[in-house]
Amino acid sequence: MRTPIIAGNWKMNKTIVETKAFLDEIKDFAVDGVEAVLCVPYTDLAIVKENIGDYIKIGSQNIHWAETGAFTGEISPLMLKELRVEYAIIGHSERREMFGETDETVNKRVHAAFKHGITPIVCVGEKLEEREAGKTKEIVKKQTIAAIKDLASEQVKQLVIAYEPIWAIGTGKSSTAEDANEVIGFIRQVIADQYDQQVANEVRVQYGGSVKPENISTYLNQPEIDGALVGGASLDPTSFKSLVEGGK
Ligand code: G2H
Repeated sequence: MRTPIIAGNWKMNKTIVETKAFLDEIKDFAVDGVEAVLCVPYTDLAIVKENIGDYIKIGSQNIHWAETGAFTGEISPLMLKELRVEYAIIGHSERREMFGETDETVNKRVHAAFKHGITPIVCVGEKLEEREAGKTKEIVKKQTIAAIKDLASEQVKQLVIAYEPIWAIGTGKSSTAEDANEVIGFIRQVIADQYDQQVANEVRVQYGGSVKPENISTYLNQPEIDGALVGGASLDPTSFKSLVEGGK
């Protein structure tokens, strides 16, 4: 059985002071049988490490493939490890669309994360025009195959994939749970074709895109959906706690 995983993606939100206030509200919070992750800005990682218990895992929103070097503005896996980071979002559509992330750089980051014991949360998803042109499966297949290129089966089993249709991100429009379930089942089939069914059965695949406390259970009730990657609704502590409870 796959353990549900609810991850908050704070994107470029919250100063250290705001983060401390959030953490004060979630002290001692834990839900049995659900894994919870907070993917916060780099500047908040240290304060989260100092002020969070063992239950909630810490995530970054990116990771570079090199350990050190002339990569202005990037973050090294070694730096993240010191901050007790266990997850890294890789290939979010905002990075693909605005910061030149490609399928090739996603794959390099995925390999670097595994090398350093950090679990990748790889984002895949189609644009509105691609969906309207009937290309959803073609796009997510290409992105998935590229992201997992040259990984060992044992690594693929640990992977988390977030299916985030780009037209549903921060727009208030969400994919129907049935549609998301179908695409996520397809992603699992792609992995089964590349590796085998047993490997595919272990990969956790989240849905992301305008998930809220009010709609999370409709997604989590679907057989293929193992959790959610949540932006806007993860910024408020009460809402974050409801989202994690919705993972049950
Ligand atoms: C999609 C999601 C989190 P939101 O980007 O990755 O954000 O929940 O605000 O649509």
